[in-house]
Amino acid sequence: MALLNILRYPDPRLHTVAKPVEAVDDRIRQLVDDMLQTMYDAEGVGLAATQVDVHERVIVMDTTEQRDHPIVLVNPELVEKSAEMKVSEEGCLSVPQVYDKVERHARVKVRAMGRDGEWFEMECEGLAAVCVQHEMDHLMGRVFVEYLSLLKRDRIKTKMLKKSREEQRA
Ligand code: GNR
Ligand code: NI
Repeated sequence: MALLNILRYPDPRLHTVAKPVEAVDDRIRQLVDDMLQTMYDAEGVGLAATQVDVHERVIVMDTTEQRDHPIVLVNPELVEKSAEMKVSEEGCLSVPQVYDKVERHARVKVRAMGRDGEWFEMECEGLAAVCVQHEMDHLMGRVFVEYLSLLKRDRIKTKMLKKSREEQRA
């Protein structure tokens, strides 16, 4: 297992559209294991392969308090979305220390392959529903700040660039 580097907004690579995984083989299982380790280390509830500069449709998540229920989604598709929408506060490991409100479907049903390559379906609500939609956006090259106003996004970009310059100097 290995800790992977998480790309930071506004890195243009975060806007790459991920390709479907052709087969859940040893390479994908290694990626999944490294992503899980990276997500737990960063204390995130989810991580998309896009964030670690791998542009294939792979997501890991764990929305449990105990951090003991890893979920792997390979080639995920939303098969149902509730008409009901819900606004909640989101954050992102690629946009550290920025939190803002985003409107998403309140409930979704996702179909994906697990680490074993078997297809399964999962109904999500609450944080899990938010997380699945947030991660599937990453696979499409979309970061949650793109739902915010241009003004907010520009401020976030400036703040992130300033922060990475400061980190480089340190
Ligand atoms: O750790 C994370 N927390 C979070 C909180 C509210 C809504 C979405 C998220 S996902 C985020 C991890 C991450 O950046 N995944 O892409
Ligand atoms: Ni994110």
